[in-house]
Amino acid sequence: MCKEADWIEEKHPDFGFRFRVTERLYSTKSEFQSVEVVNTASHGKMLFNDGLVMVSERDEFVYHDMISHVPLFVHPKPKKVLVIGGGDGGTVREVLLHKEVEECTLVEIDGSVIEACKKHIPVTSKALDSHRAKVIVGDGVKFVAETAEKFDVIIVDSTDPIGPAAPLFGKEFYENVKRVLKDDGIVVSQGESPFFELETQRSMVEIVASLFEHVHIYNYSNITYPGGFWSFIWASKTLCPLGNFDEKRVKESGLKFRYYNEATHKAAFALPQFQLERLQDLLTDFS
Ligand code: AG3
Repeated sequence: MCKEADWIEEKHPDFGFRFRVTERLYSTKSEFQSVEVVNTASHGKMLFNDGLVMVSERDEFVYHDMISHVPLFVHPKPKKVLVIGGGDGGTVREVLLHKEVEECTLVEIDGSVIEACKKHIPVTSKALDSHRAKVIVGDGVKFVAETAEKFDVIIVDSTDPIGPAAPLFGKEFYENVKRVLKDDGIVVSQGESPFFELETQRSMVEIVASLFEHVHIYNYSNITYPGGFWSFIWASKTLCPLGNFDEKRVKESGLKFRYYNEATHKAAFALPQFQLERLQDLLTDFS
């Protein structure tokens, strides 16, 4: 008799996305959420928070490239970067590839996410051991409300707007993000799915449009988040993601990526019509 296969599924009310598990590596219920790491037949090791896919070894490079390099190649001198969430370390890894970055502070609310990834997903978490990474286990909402530091780039690498991440989608949080961002700073945030969460996108864009002069949304494709097509929100007081993108900096950096390049940077801002129609009135013209 062959053993029945073990599957893990990201479940939504009317659909799901499942992966065949070859090994269950870590499972805990923290103060905030359930945290699981499994090995899968198709996607390598995967991290799930509250049953939602956060990271897969197979495609994490796409998300981490696009959340990091788009703002870091536009900001003229990103020295101090703040990452909120992202305890897996993938965003910090990409941020630290930029030599100008002197310090990358990570504020992750759930220490067990860091622990799970340090034990089982070194491909993302090893960056957290860098001397340029400052890891804080704490609430990002509280951090931006209280810190006296100022940052060049802030990256909100959150889960979905449920559970511990919900306040990261609110106005008060962005008022504080604006306060701790330098004048030529950029904030980029995990922006959910245009297919399934267009109203969440509209509410996020509405909030940032009430606070920042330059507001944009950009997309990329992955193979693990529901629908595969996913967005990031861009906000800045002074910087346009295309107008201020000096693309020769990418070659000059000597860095090579698996998803990001000059063309994917620019193309990401070309929105499909259904998304444009719902958000256009709130978005800034490219300048
Ligand atoms: N951040 C999670 C993005 C949202 C995923 N949503 C979902 N699977 N329903 C991932 C953190 C990577 N550093």
